[in-house]
Amino acid sequence: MRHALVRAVSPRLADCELSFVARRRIDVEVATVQHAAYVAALEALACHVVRLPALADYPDSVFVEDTALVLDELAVILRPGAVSRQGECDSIAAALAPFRPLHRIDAPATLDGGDILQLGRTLYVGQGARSNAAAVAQLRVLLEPVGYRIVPVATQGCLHLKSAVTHVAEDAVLVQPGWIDGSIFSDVRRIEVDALEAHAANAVRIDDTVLMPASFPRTRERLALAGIDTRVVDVSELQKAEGAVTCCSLLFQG
Ligand code: CIR
Repeated sequence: MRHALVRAVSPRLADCELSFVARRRIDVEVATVQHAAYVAALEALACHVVRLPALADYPDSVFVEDTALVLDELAVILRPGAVSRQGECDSIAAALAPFRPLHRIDAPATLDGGDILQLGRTLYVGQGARSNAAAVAQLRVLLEPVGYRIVPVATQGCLHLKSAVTHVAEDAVLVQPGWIDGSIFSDVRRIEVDALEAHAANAVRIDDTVLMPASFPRTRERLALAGIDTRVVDVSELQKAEGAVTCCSLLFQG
């Protein structure tokens, strides 16, 4: 069974961290309705949803992806690069403890889950706004003995590696070439986002279906032409908080 760990939207979402997008008014009620539709979409794709209550004092806590890396063998509780988010992790650790042995990333390392892209036994780790080289070193110590390869990837102009590239089919990634060197992914098909849809590279793959924001129809068309089945959710209010679709869940087999 595939689990999807999600957390309700904080009533303080409007106080979120923002790094590469301008602050606009966020309607928390609309965000909550959109989040519910996102969770329903995961359920429709056969995910078993594990729901955590909102953390009122943590505006960004709906973005659970940044707090943990869950692999088949173990989970790593991360240390988000934004200090305001580091307190989100303890309750995620408690929620994951029944499912996996837990390890932790420690200071001085910082690592957001949005910076980790898994392709099989390779973990690409973004090095940019939030995640540093010490995190790469700690991941290597934890995960190379379990058989994972850790590959650092420089990002520029975006919050996370998965703002710039996600896995959309067994043999394909969706890439924003302005923010990473896409040639790193030379073993798979590279589908580029439409030039008018800068933020479209963040999509969630669940088996043979890709869930993506409704706001990127041109990139969706590119995926369709590549033979990839998509579904859309409207996450416009979460996008104003610099979130997208991968960040709102932790997906793992149970
Ligand atoms: C932040 O800056 O941390 C949040 N406002 C957005 C985090 C989005 N996370 C993600 O895409 N993995």
